[in-house]
Amino acid sequence: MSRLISPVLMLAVFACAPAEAPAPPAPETTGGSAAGDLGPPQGEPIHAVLTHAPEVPPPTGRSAPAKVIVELEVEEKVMPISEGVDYTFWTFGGEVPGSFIRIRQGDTVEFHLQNHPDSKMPHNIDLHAVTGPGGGAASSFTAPGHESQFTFKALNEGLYVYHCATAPVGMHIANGMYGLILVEPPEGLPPVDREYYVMQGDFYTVGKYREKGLQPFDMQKAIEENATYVLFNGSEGALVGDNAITAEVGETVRLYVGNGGPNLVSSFHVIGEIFDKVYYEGGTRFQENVQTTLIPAGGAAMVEFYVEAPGTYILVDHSIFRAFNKGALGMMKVEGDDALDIYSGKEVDSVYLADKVEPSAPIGEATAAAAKGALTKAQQVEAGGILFKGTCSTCHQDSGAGVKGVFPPLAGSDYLMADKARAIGVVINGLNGPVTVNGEEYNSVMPPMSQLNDDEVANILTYVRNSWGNEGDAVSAEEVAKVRATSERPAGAAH
Ligand code: HEC
Ligand SMILES: [Cu+2]
Repeated sequence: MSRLISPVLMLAVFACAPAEAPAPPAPETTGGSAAGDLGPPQGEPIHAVLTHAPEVPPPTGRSAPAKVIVELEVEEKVMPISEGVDYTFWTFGGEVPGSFIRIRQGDTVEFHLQNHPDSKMPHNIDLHAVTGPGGGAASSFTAPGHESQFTFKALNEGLYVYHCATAPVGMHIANGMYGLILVEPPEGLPPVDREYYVMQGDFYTVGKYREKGLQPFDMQKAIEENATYVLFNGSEGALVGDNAITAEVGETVRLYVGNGGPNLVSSFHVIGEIFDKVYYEGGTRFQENVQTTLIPAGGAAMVEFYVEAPGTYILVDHSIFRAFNKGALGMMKVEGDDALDIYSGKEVDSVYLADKVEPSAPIGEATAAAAKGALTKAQQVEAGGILFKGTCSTCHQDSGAGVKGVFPPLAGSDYLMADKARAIGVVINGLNGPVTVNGEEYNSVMPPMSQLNDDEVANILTYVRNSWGNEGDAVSAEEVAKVRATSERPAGAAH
């Protein structure tokens, strides 16, 4: 019940509106680009406040159109895309997604696009908020070390994507060249307690998911729309652990969610929340009580919800392999008093989220050490333990004891310890049919863990062979590679 009352109370307290005042009815039509506050700019020119995700600039707070100056610099830079994995991003403003721009309908925007002298490529910008051929692209083509300027009037309110449109366009977008521009309606958006900026994008690397090192862009995978990563805010860790967005019980949260693509449509969902409102496609109308909203490539939506219960809420693309196997997972941490009438239960299940919950330093350390040829068994055990939790423990259990008659034990397993190469083969190729472990017969199916790379398999098996009383030597990535090259892959398993 409090859920229904408190927004009204908040209005009463903060906006001094009488508690019984009904919300103003939505207009039949806003008039699109033909209506609104479209007079000449007033007052001194204003420099737009730009923010990096997940921050959003404050409301413009203006009641008249102004001349707004936006300065945005393109920078090509190497940044982490995942733990131990680097990528050469092309950015608007130094980060992916590009800086958030916030203006008001009717504003005249003087846009300055700079291309950093260290850039190797020319770039430009196409803002979907612009009315005019190319959305600014033709007027903003900018060579490294140069600046372009063009001016546009923001005729339509809404939440719009901007992106680079320099050939090959797909490649510029795939490298992270997109962001959001919000054109507020003349009266502003209804006030909320928290606003955040989240933008999805798909990425294509030569190496497979989480294969370490600097990974180049893979044009063929991009053409085939075979994404290696699907990410919120440009990297796997951008919205997890200490980087999670936050809120407090009793607050209303608005997310500005964009999708840069280049290829994939997002089925945006927050696990544990229902969107009270979705301004679908970034437009003026809202739908209410929505579970999952579709965000097209090159499109956006505003979603709003009131938070009732504390805990961790998970942002995902509900095309769910993207969330658990390509990185499309973020978090919102809500603090406040328990609301046991609304939800009584345990916190997020750490087994099911596993290594997604916190960026795991030991995995990165093991990778760095391996690259230098200085990987120790202790580092492998530590990294392998984290990976085991996320990959194997659902079946074999955290304790390695398995489940009697269903999942064989790894703790004290004679089958595991007798033959190292065979154990590697079980992990990468799976196992089915009768197998005897410690005198007990199992006849079930273990699917191939083909999502794991050689380093990961080596670390997991080093952990397994040295835990719960097991004692064995380390397993190296080379040994895994050898088994992979010489064993027959089951049908359907990746290489
Ligand atoms: C979906 C459940 C499941 C997952 C996940 C799983 N296994 Fe298994 N595993 C099984 C089953 C079932 C068997 C027995 C297959 C059979 O009966 O032929 C098995 C057998 C094994 C064996 C040989 C038998 C033994 O107990 O020594 C090893 C070794 C093993 N798994 C290791 C792993 C490792 C390491 C991982 C994580 C990378 C893993 N498994 C993930 C279900 C699973
Ligand atoms: Cu570009």
